[in-house]
Amino acid sequence: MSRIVMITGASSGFGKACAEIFASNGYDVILNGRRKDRLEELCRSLEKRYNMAGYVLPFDVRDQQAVFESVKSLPAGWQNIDVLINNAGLALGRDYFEEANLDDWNIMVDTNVKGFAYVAQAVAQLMVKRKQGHIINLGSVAGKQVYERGNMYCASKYAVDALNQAMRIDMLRHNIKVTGIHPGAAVTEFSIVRFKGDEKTADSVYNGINPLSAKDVADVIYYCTTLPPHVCIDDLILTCTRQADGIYFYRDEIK
Ligand code: NDP
Ligand code: 8X3
Repeated sequence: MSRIVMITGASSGFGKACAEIFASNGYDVILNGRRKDRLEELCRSLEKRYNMAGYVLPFDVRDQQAVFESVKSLPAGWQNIDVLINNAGLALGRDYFEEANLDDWNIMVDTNVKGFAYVAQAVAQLMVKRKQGHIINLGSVAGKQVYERGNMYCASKYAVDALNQAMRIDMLRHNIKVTGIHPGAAVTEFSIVRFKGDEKTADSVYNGINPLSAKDVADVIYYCTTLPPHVCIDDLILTCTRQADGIYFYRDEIK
């Protein structure tokens, strides 16, 4: 029987790249995000290219009821989730604390912290029944070190780091692996979303460096799932070679 991975935020970026690598390695994939059309297209494309099955499960992770009902609605076979990639998330704005938009703050906390925890709990309940599983939580270097004008986004990723550690402890007795992945700057739709469609500012994040790609991050995530049952990577930071942490970059001069 094929192994099953559920990926939140599979319509773009890291999630989509994870769908690709897990499907190419024979996993059946449950694809979540809000943009159902993208998930359906991805599902069709994966099934066509790889010998696996896909299941589209669109919902907004902020909607507590939708999260639990959607996970519960999975057909019996699909409930045997082996790996959860708890990835859906976003940054909105890059403003000084006193000037930041409160709607942006609310959306980030509702998505990156509360929605993230709802999904993890709903899926953990299935894994606990089977006494096996692997939860992979997407944090960030922003959850390891606070940077200027990062305030609530950083706080939300610090919460992910804390919840990752908390889950690792509470899941011990259920034989469930928990891994935190903390990438640095990576080219996805992340900066376009953060800067609300301002492509010039979004592009400037990656000026003069050779940033991570979504595939770089997905490859590392996949690697974490290939280790023997008794081995668990608890926490992993990855950056491009030109980035040392959340703040320090070495950039080529832009002429
Ligand atoms: P993308 O914007 O490319 O992808 C984000 C994904 O999250 C999309 O598929 C989006 O789908 C989904 N999503 C957002 N909000 C919701 C929601 N309310 N409900 C369900 N799905 C949602 O960004 P990345 O791939 O870069 O980001 C993935 C994760 O990685 C995020 O948690 C981000 O914070 C983190 N990260 C990103 C870094 C980067 O530099 N790119 C570095 C470190 C961490 P849809 O819009 O269809 O709902
Ligand atoms: C995304 C990486 O450095 O923009 O979490 O915060 S950063």
